[in-house]
Amino acid sequence: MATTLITNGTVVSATGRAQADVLIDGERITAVLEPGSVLLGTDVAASVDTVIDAAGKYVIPGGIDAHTHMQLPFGGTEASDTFETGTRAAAWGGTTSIVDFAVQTYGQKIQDGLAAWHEKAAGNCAIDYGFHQIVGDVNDESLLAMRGLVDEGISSFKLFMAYPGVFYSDDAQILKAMQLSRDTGMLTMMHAENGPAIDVLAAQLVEQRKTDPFYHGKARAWEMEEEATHRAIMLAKLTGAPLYIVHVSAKQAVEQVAWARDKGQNVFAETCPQYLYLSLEEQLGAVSEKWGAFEGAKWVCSTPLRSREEGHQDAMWQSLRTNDVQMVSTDHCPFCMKDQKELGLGDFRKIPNGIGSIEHRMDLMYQGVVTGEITLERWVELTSTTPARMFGLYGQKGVIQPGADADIVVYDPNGHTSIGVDKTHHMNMDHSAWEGFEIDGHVDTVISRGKVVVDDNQYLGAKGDGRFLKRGLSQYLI
Ligand code: DUC
Ligand code: ZN
Ligand code: ZN
Ligand code: ZN
Repeated sequence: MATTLITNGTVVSATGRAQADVLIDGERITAVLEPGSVLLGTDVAASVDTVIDAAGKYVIPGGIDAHTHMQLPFGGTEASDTFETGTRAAAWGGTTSIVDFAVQTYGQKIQDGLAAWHEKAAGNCAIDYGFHQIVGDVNDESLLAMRGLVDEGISSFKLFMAYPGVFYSDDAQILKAMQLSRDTGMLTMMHAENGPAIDVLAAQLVEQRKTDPFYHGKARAWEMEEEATHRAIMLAKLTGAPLYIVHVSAKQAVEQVAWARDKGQNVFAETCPQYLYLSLEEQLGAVSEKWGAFEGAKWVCSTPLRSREEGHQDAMWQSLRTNDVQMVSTDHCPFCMKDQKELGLGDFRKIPNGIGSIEHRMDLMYQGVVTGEITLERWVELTSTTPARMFGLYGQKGVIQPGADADIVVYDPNGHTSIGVDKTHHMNMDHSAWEGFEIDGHVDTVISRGKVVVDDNQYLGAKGDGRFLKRGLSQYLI
């Protein structure tokens, strides 16, 4: 098998940084060495096939995006990135593993939903991939089937307190699923928004002819997120289930998570780049020649963008420093404007919810290092190490150490990345939610299980490079 040496770089982990060389043999890391210790002329040096000079650059474990929705049927259409295009875009951006959501729809058997997801992904991915299971129909049969998921490498499931008639679970269903979570050690992931109340508010806005995309965020008020987050926390407390709140955007929801954690409850949360950088005010102000106020549809996602005046974005950055929020995923759920988002012209309720960010998460979060919001080590922790620990991949993924998969990114802090559809853009979308963002940093080289898949602004990987990841239980169980 080919050997690769990454030399002269600064290896960054969740706990520190050091000048070190990294030796890769085949798919694995075999050694982390003193700089220059694989001296030219030695036996080892003679057998190194590829040398990557990382002088002045950071050498970090490949990103793990634990929240993606490739090819998700949703809102009368389907998320526009396939497993092929979405994982390739991920690789471009320094993400070397994803955990996508397999879906059980209402009335469907869990096994059938999962099998369909395997079929979509198998042989198509550029990088390694695992699955969580969305349980859209909690009933006796589903609960029985869920008990078999851990053996299949699926150690987490997601429930929705939102979207009545689509994925929604009521409190009785949530309680039963959480009891199973406690019994099996599967992590309960929760979309925490009060869907039935939101649907009433949304209908009332439309009756008042408030139909523009901006009203999506008005209907999905932060009170709806705070209330559902609290309810999920109390149900988890009662049952003893480990709980992970997905895509937290409201500062009041973070306060609920912090309150529960301070009392010792095993509650975790993720946020997404859109809740750190984008705001409801900017969505309101987004008016284009082509789309008018419907331009704002590009940023319709759930939970929604929040008001900057109300301080949500600052609170989210702070939560990353205090560890009240432990990791950053994208909730990558891309839709084009043409034929997809435009389904909601005249009625914001019909805009398919979702933003595409998988390609930009590592860069956007590195920008937080540049602006002093987080440390370099925290960047690695939020984007790779904690996702690996949270979702049963640690050791194989999320760390640069002997024995780990050689998933490595060489990141250039002196490089530059301009984001936009005509610039850096490999996602299957006709627009970018991040158009015009300028990043002081650049993903130079991406190695996925020992294979260089991105180098020098070239894609060198292939469809089918990625394998299914059988995940273990979360390391955060108590
Ligand atoms: N939120 C989104 O924005 N898209 C998909 C599902 C979700 O919960
Ligand atoms: Zn969700
Ligand atoms: Zn999601
Ligand atoms: Zn560069």
